Amino acid sequence: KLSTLNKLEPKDVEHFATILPKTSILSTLPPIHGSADDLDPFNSDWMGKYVGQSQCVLKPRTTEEVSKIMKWCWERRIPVVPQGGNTGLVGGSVPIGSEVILNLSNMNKIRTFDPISGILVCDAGCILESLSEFLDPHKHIMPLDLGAKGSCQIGGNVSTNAGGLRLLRYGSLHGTVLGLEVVLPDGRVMDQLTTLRKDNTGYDLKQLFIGAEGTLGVVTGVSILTPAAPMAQQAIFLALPSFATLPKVYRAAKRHLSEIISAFEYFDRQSYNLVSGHTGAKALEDSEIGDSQAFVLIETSGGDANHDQEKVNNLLEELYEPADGEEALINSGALSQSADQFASLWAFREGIAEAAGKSGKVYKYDISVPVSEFVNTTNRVRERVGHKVKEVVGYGHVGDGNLHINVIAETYTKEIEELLEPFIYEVVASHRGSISAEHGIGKMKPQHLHYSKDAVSIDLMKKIKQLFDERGIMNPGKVVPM
Ligand code: FAD
Ligand code: 2HG
Ligand code: ZN
Repeated sequence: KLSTLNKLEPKDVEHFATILPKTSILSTLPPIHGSADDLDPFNSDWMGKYVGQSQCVLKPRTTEEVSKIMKWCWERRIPVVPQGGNTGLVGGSVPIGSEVILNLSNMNKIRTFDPISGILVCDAGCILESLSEFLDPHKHIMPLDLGAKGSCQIGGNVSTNAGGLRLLRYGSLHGTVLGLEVVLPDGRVMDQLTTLRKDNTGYDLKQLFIGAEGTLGVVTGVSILTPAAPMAQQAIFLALPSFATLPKVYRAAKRHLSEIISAFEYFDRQSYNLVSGHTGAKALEDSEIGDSQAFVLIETSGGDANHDQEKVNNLLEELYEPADGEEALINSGALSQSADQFASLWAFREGIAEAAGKSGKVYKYDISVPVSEFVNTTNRVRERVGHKVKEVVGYGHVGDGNLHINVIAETYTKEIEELLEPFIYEVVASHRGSISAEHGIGKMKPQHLHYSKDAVSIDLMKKIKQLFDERGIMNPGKVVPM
């Protein structure tokens, strides 16, 4: 398929220079003559696992500029990779060859915010954390949060249908995104940037772009429903003797905390040691942790601190002394007593991916399996590759049934990859799980898609891709199997 596409030539870069100021173009081709080193950060992904050879990065500032670029690339059959913050974990945001990189970072304006409805409309290149900062004085929050918040962009979040740490409470972007503006592969602008909660006027086309990973068009504008900021929040960190008690802790937390529970995160002992070794931080004193094998971070978000505190106390009481007279479900626990403590408990959980990256080259598996299988699945991977790698850690979003397994190796090798794949995907399929709970398919998994999608679904996906992009210029080689 790639062979039907054209390679970039100086005349293309010359044309781009009529659309954008030269300061918005990085290229090794004339008339720009930049150095390849300048393009390196755009060609390599966050993990250093996928590296492309693009000779040109374009940073448009407006939807019109994106449209003109796409029109030209469509006519010339030049492949394009849309790129947000480049924090994706499946190789979707970097070229497989020498595609043009269309980087959205210069499209970073808030368009409108309505404090009554809480609906925010903004450019796709706005960084997630900047949006949270914008909303702060209005006493609203973004409905999603993730460890990459300081770099990832809302357009990238939409395009990967990012899940993250608040999904348990606010649901997925398929519910909170109300409208999108998208530049199609041929340069036409699809304006569905509505701010309506209800709109049953035929097929909901925007949903196709949520999670399309840049294979159907370039998201340039996003309309999103933002919740009111909670008046009171608390983080509760728990050390469990083993994973076996976790399902009971989760059920008790849902019962006692009911409407105020907003996150329930799990990580294993290996993850705890990794972060602690990397940052020096301790979520609890060593003596309190003992030989605990599983850890939980629960967040509450409510409207009344006293009322919420009472619920948390009742929960802790039951966890230490279960009503049925069983042994305690937890070894120890800590409650955040200040905004700083709240932030540092979260930083501990959010720091796992970074600590893994600092420790070696990481194979990442992001799967949906029943919560009861989290530890078995992680252990099966340990048994399979443990002797070949530095560490295998398991953690994830319990409320979403989403387990992350990070296999940390000295270096990426074919041997390790072949031990892991399709092994892990076969385990996932045996549970009718998902081979990608929240990170997407990207370049990493198109050939494994069949473990989670039947042949009819894959056939329809190919037809949808063909309908939007019959020339195959949008992020080729990603998501849809060839
Ligand atoms: P990029 O990485 O630049 O792109 C991702 C994909 O979207 C690519 O296929 C790209 O082509 C496409 N794309 C980007 N922008 C656009 C656009 N405007 N239009 C069309 N296509 C576009 N993910 C989760 O789901 N939950 C988490 O908790 C989570 N935590 C993370 C923590 C860390 C430390 C890191 C590094 C990553 C994490 N991720 C998580 C993965 C990643 O951050 C998210 O997938 C994020 O949403 C990607 O946004 P981005 O702007 O960096 O997109
Ligand atoms: C998280 O939940 C992210 O921390 C990253 O989704 C997971 O790096 C990973 O595997
Ligand atoms: Zn995650």
